Amino acid sequence: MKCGIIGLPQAGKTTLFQILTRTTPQESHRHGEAQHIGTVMIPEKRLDRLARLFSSAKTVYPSIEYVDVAAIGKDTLKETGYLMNLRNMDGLVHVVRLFRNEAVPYAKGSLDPQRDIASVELDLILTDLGVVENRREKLEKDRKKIKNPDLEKEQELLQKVQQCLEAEKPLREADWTEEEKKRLRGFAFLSEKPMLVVLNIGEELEGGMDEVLRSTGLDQPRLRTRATVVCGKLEAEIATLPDAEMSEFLQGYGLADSATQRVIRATLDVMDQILFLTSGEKESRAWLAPKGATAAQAAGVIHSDMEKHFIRAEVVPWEKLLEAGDYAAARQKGILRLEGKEYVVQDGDVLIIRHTG
Ligand SMILES: Nc1nc2c(ncn2[C@@H]2O[C@H](COP(=O)(O)OP(=O)(O)OP(=O)(O)O)[C@@H](O)[C@H]2O)c(=O)[nH]1
Ligand SMILES: [Mg+2]
Repeated sequence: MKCGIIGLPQAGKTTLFQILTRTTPQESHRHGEAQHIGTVMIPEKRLDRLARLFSSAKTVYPSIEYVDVAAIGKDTLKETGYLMNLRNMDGLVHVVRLFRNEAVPYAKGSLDPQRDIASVELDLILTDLGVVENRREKLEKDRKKIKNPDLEKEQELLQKVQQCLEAEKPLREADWTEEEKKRLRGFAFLSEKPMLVVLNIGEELEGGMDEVLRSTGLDQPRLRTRATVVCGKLEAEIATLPDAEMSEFLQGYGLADSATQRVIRATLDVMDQILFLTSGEKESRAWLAPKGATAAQAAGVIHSDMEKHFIRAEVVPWEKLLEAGDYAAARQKGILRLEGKEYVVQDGDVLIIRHTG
């Protein structure tokens, strides 16, 4: 899973990248690349508990890739390389500046998060609109030459897409049928990607996070959009501390969890991902799967052969397994259930996949 960190110049994108990857500015700039790519392990306390229960030889955490791309702007969005890069992302993380500091120039001259959010959204929308217009022009010519129901369907869809964009609504906030979604995927529209808005409030947290979200209008639920708050500079300073020192520091500031935990949780949520677990003596491991994935599809996440030769799954919620003490006890108590391939896997399920071959 790949997420692009976008935002206006000097919003705190690289700062967020440093927080997530727990690197210093020197480290993340070391390679002098135009973009920084960082793999962030998803901390999983449930997995740690299971690994301890089974004395697993190995614990494997899933990860998310965050990419710190260059600041967004009219010019950057015209560069093919930059665009291609963004199109390849599964989701976008939009860093918005809420911190005051006259020494750091404001991209648009003043502090106005709502204007900044709207401006980046509009850039994404206009980029998508350009794609639609080009495609529709070409499609018109093709439709004159050949009659093909496929072309008609595409024409219909693109008309809908254009209407949505012209109303300045990002595509992610519209309702699409499964078939439409499939067709849309081919275009890799930017405004269709799930969006996590990260409000960078600087050192001071006045009125709590809910107040910050309210002040930017992000407290209202929006389709495939989430928002969270980070104290960019502060949390970047403590990002390289050992865990224990970091939690002590956070507590001192009245923060319940680290920016990394908040951002990762929100990323998984907006990307509609759940975690399921496999655990034993050899290895305890957490896996990412799309919400609504069936047991057979979850098996496919582990190995494609397992999905092909799937027979059934034994399923137990992680805390029930912990309570029972081991699989045999869980089986005896009847809490380790047998499920078929259509079973919808729940977040925190521990699975044993039975398969042939
Ligand atoms: N006071 C304060 N300064 C911050 C905060 N977050 C970032 N900064 C500072 O703002 C400047 C820009 O931060 P970056 O993280 O480099 O911003 P960016 O979005 O990556 O900037 P570009 O890549 O140049 O577009 C740096 O000098 C940071 O130290 C914050 O929360 N509070
Ligand atoms: Mg930067």
